[in-house]
Amino acid sequence: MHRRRFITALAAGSAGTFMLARPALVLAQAAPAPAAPPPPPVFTLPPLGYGFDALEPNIDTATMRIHYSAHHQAYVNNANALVGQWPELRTTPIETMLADLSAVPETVRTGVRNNVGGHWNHSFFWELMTPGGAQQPSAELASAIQGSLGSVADMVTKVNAAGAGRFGSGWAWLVVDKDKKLAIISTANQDTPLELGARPVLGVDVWEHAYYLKYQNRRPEYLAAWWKTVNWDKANANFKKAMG
Ligand code: MN3
Repeated sequence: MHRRRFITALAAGSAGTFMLARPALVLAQAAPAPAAPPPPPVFTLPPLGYGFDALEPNIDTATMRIHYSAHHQAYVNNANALVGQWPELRTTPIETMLADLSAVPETVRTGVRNNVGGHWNHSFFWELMTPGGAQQPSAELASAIQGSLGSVADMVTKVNAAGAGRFGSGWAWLVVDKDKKLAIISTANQDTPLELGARPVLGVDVWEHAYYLKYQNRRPEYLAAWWKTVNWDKANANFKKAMG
């Protein structure tokens, strides 16, 4: 009884109040603007260009899938999350900011170093591997290697030593240094050669996530297998660009 009386009273109240007030309210309001689409993300995962299984047996399918879809994606997501704190991430060319991290505000510098660096390093790395492609350096690159590092085989041995000798996580690189000379270096974590004024020709990821599922603690074995995936066409192009 009480409930029914209450509902009746509510209905009458609604009719009395809302039926009159509402049309005026609706007319007074502009049609709601459609929600602006969110701006596109600043950083996106680049296409891999080959299947996760394409580098078998040297780099296994599960490692490729997780490395690309989880690890690299996380660097991309974390880098995008920094844009709110430092909007210049939208407009500063990625290589410019990585080459001079001192110009990045201190509040986001470590985040940029690790995540924008990780994004750049991995984008470089995926392109440097291929199931096919030229199997040797170009004559120009081979000649430059022989000029400063010994034979091509010596260069491979030295890159492997730099990778095996990197304590913890990081990368081993063949670079064109700031004096336009070929050199072999290693960087920690997701630090890039750009910070040293160098341009990479070749680079290999020696984080455990790059090899542990297949090779466990055997980093040198991973490094030896990795060379069988190298896209020398890309390395040759990297060298040409770095010297140009
Ligand atoms: Mn990695």
